[in-house]
Amino acid sequence: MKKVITYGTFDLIHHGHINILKRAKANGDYLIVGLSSDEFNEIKGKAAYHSYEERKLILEAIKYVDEVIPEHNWGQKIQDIQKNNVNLFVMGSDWEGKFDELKEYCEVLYLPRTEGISTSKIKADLLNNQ
Ligand code: C2G
Repeated sequence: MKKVITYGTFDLIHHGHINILKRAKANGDYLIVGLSSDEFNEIKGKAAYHSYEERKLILEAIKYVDEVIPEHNWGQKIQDIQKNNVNLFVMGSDWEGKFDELKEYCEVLYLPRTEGISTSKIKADLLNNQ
């Protein structure tokens, strides 16, 4: 079984998130999502609308996702990869090259981001259309 892992905040789930999850899963048999905790989002400078528990519930309802684990910090990826016997690490192309050190532990694949959508764009558009 080829195990894939990806990480993110996945707030206000949109088609860009679905596209990366769909393509990540298409590259293996089992997809684990490292979901940023509320505390880690603060470190990342992201204010998620939905709490970790709400974002986890939503992700677990997506057919491409097999398992959700918490992402507490930048440095846990190697341990997650080894502990879960992960074969492939996938991220969107906005992270191109940022996680190449993981190539020592598994395949690393950056997939093109979905243009024209982001959680911050959704928030801005809603504000502007009020
Ligand atoms: N993404 C995408 N297309 C978009 C928006 C997001 O492909 N239009 C991808 C991102 O590239 C990322 C994933 O969806 O791979 C999750 O994006 P975010 O929730 O914004 O996560 P991020 O803040 O990038 O956190 O340790 C890694 C970090 O936790 C990544």
